[in-house]
Amino acid sequence: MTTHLRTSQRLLDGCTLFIGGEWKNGMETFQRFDPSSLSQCTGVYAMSTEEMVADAYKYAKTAQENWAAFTAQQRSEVLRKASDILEEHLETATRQLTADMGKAIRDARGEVLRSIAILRYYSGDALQPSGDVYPSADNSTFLLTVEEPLGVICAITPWNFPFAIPTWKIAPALVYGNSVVWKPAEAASGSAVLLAEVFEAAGLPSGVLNLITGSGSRLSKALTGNEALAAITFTGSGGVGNRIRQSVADRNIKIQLELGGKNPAIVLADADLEDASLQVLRGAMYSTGQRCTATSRVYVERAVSEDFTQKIIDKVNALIVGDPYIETTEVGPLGSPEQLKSVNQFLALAKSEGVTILANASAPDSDCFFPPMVITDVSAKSRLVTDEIFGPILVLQVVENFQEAVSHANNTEFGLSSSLFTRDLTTAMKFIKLTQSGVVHVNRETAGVEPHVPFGGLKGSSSLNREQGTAAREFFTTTKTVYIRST
Ligand code: UN1
Repeated sequence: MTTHLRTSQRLLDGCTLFIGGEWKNGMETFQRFDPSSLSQCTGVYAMSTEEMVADAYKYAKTAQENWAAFTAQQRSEVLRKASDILEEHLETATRQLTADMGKAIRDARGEVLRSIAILRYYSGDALQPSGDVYPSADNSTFLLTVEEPLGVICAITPWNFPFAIPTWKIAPALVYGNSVVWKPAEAASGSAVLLAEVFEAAGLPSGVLNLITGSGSRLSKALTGNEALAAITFTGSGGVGNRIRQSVADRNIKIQLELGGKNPAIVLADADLEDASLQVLRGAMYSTGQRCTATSRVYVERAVSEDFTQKIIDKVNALIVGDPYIETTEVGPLGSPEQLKSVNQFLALAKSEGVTILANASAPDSDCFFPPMVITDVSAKSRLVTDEIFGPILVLQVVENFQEAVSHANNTEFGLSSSLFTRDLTTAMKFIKLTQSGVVHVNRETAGVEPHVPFGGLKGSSSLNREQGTAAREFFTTTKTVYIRST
């Protein structure tokens, strides 16, 4: 049986608010354009008001009490159905994702498949043991913990993973009995409408998931100040993350913030250079460098620096950059004109600092396209080395040895992901201890995360708690400790 989704019609009508189980228009609208072809309007969206956000919280609060009373099996079943419906619409979802933010179609498809896997993981996890049983000092007392939902969760999600990140926040929030008010980035709103429709079609009761399209800065007070709010999960920039932290600082609210990265890769003299250059290329350039886990600095040991540099130059120059709807395209455009402007500012800075451009892929000189590049001769103090660029610019630096590489790698306010390329196990073990990042890779690119394990950063890259895997259950539930004594 095919499930009918009305996403394309909603995006023509601007009927993109999903509040209390009903699709609604707004008084105002905004439009989005395809970053690979800016003359193409990809959707008209309702611009939510603060009152609409308040409405969403009201419905979410009432619906949550009802939803928490469902059995875990029933909640699990809704997620399983959602995964099947999303699979049925895999190609539509993939094209919507690419239309929203330009991700090359094969990566976009991979991302939707990842969302399906995430839904299935949490559908299964709903039936895993919940709470623990402990020995009591009193033999007639049965001592245990039970997990309970938190209440209404606010999920604020970015544009660079329009399906995967919302799914890994919303699916666990829902399956452990919470309701959700979801505000996606404007540039990911089309995918958000489709995903909300998938949950609706899967039988999620009205008001359990509410979708708010619109401007984050206009709605921030309404989103973070509502008294029904129990927890916020956010992925995005450090600046916005810190404002969220401050806005709820005097309230007893759980927060989970996934912020930026400036992820280093270290290539040692004993590494498999062919493989290392391929991994670094993928980590730095795929998804047009727009992943907070992207590789943005590579430190290469002097003994192999010429070889490695030549390999990465050849690979970057051979990248297929262009129309993201073509299957063989490896790198699509940047996500939006604003994103292009921001990355162009880094390029202007590179030019003004007189850095050396080692490699420069050919890319269309139009719309939001930007040529992936490798630069070197950059001062360690340059913003090109310290700031998150969020685009396909890789900074390469030659180092004398492992110690020097690690000290450069750790010299950053961020701490999300890091990679080491070596064949030496002892050095790899040392790196795992020394590197200051929440995700550590050995002989793998810095980007890419699996759905069933905890994910998050150290230092300025996160609120230090984790998402996904067992960490998701921990975040989206609270614990009651129960002493039962028989008399
Ligand atoms: C990945 O590397 O596949 O916004 C996921 C981001 C990260 C997720 C990265 N929070 O890029």
